Amino acid sequence: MLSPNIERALNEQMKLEAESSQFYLAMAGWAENKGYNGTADFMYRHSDEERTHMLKLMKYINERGGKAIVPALPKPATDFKELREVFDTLLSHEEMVTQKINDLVFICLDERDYTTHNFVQWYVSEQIEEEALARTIIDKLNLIGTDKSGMYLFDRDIISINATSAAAPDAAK
Ligand code: OFO
Repeated sequence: MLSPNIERALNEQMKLEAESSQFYLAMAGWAENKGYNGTADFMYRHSDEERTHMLKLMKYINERGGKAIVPALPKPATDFKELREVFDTLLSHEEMVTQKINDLVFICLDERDYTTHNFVQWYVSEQIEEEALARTIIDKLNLIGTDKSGMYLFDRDIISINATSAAAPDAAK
């Protein structure tokens, strides 16, 4: 059985994952409208992944005798100046999510809920991968600068970038 405090914290995290999914869906729409089809594809996949993160929490809360609450979501940003701004926004969002996961770990230990602590470890590892992925992409954009043909190649190649390649940076370049 979950304590009310843990149940509330897990529901907050569930909302955050749903927000992340919406956030990346909006980025996918922006990229598609600008003709960055590779980036759009990447963002659509990323949005789907975030939804699975949300579902994983929803099922866990309900399985442990809590009540998962499907949340209302704020409208995400839909306009960006350039690709670089999209990925900078993505990285700072993921850094904030990592902080929230760390807070969740703290609450689990504080309440001695080792089962939930164990469950949350999956999210701890996932955040390492997601931040590494965002940084790998931003490094590439830094190398390209404002070069248009470089941007074309970036958009073509991002389809093959995934969290595994980010974990082995040399393989991703
Ligand atoms: Fe769910 O990993 Fe990003 O936010």
